[in-house]
Amino acid sequence: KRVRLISVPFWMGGSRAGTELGPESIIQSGLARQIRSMGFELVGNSEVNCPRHGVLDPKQPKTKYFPEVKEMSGLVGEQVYRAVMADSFPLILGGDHSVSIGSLAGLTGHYDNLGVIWFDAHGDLNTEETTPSGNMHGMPLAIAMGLSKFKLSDIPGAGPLIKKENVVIIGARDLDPYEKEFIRNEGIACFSMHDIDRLGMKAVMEKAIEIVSKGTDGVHVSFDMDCLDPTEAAGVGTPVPGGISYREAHLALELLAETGRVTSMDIVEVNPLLDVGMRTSRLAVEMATSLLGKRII
Ligand code: DIR
Ligand code: MN
Ligand code: MN
Ligand code: MN
Repeated sequence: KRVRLISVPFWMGGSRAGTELGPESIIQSGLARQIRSMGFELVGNSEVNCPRHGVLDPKQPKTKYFPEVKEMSGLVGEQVYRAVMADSFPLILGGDHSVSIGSLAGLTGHYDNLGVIWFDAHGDLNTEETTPSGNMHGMPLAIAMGLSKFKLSDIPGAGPLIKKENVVIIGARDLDPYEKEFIRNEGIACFSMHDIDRLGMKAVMEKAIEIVSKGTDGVHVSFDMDCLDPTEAAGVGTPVPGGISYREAHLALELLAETGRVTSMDIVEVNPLLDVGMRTSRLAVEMATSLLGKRII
């Protein structure tokens, strides 16, 4: 099995500096060594040459750094597409969560009916109309499903939109009013912290796996580090109390690994400037290796 690391040093989707340092920090925490020691062939680390600086257009307060986000997404999409075509598992290191627009653009270029598991404290379902912040890292799922004006299909090389019945959100606890409406009206599967408390992570994952496996030809895991409890993962831009615990996160990713159906992963929103030492980066390494099948025994 082959893994390709795709580093995306991008911060403009969150309008806050620091996430561009995420990939380097995760790699410094031993990601490559650990992946190799698990028996994978690591076929290089492509760093995406994404925009590093931008100028805010005061006339576009609802889509901050839109030209930069769009350019980055196209570049990430190309790299991800190339990785899947070469039969490698793309592991995309963000960057803020807008990098997933690029991941999904590249993946849908190959997969016709992709399942998506979205670990996040947030819904990432805002549109140009509903966003309270104008930050595009709050919009990637809406863009992927075509709920917004700017759609996945506007990115060169992207394939079909992600179908809402193929999406599962896990760990939500801070949804904006219109996001709640989308989840209800569009029937998007969302296992909130309430559901995790109530059913337990094992049952939640069994349901989630069933949903993303039905009729799909690939399963992408998009892991926003802010899904985790801020006492474990402090180095994120928008921490929300009451998140997924260390053990729950490992269990969730181990159960996904056991299915053998996961084709790709993003790890996003690590902000080393806000971290306590390198704890959040080290935890990101653990999340990746758990999903790739690392076991205790
Ligand atoms: C909020 C924050 N819902 C927004 N979103 C974040 O700005 O749209 N997503 N942080 O991960
Ligand atoms: Mn997110
Ligand atoms: Mn195909
Ligand atoms: Mn989030």
